[in-house]
Amino acid sequence: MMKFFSKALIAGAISGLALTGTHAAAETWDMPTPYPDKTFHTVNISEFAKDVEASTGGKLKIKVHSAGSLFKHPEINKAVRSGQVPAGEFFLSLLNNEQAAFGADSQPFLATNYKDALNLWKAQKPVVSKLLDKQGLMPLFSVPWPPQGLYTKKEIKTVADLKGLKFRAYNATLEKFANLTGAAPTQVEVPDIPQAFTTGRVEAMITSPSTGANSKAWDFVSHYTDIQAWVPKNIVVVNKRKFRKLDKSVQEALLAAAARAETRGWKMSEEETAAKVKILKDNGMNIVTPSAELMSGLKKIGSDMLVDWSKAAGSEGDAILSAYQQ
Ligand code: PCA
Repeated sequence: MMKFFSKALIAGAISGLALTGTHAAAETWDMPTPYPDKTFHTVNISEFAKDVEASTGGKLKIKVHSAGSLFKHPEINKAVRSGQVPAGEFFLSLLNNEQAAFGADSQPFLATNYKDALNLWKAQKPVVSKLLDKQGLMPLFSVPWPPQGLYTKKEIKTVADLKGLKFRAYNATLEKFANLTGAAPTQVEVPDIPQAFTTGRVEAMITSPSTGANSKAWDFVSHYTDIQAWVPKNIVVVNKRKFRKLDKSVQEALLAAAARAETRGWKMSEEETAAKVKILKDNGMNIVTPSAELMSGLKKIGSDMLVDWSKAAGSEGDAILSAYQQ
């Protein structure tokens, strides 16, 4: 009897080891992302996936599911939290509704260029990491979009010109901003932008030159006003339990590839800005420098929103703003 048990135990232990061995030898992670393949964020993530495969000697492969094909954008955070997928990308400030601290980078006119955006990320990262930790998540890297500009069918000289426009929004903060200008916002994900314009569901938007050019904005609007309103970020996160299950060497390689992806992504984003404004221009759009009156009207709305945001973000908001303002 004793003999039988020990044999069975040993056999079990061996097959267990063999299974773990096979598992660790080649694991494939499904990774949902919200934006289409051509988007520089997605290009960067594909590079990251290749880098991870190469630097782990094939022990970890990441299969990217772009454009909301595996999970719709608003579901991605929850899918990684629950462990349905080990990793995913989403627009960081979508989580503003859960904790306002997540939304710092989408506050109008708080950080409007890459230098300020990087300082804001440095100020925001410890807070964001702590909040994600509570969700069982860990940030891998975060990359900004180019500064956000205004797309319309006519010239916009003052805030009053936005009144009543059906406005495409991508998060609650932009929805609030649009409402405060007198426009009428509707949420539309990037892959659905062209259809939303052609069917008349929306007639104006604020987004980057990247998203404008990739959506062929010249097919449905004529003016790009370079208001440089904020520099929002995407974030790539990993489920902590799944991360801990990886071999130490694989964990280290993954983090190193993530650090390279962050550096590469910020550079790609900066290069993208002028390149995509040029594409808008080459396709016949009017590239407009905003009037002082428009800017002061928009900035007034931004500073009112920042007061509300600080209240909502409480001590975490204070921590971010004081670190940022140093
Ligand atoms: N593009 C994304 C987010 C910000 C941006 O520039 C979008 O329009 O939804």
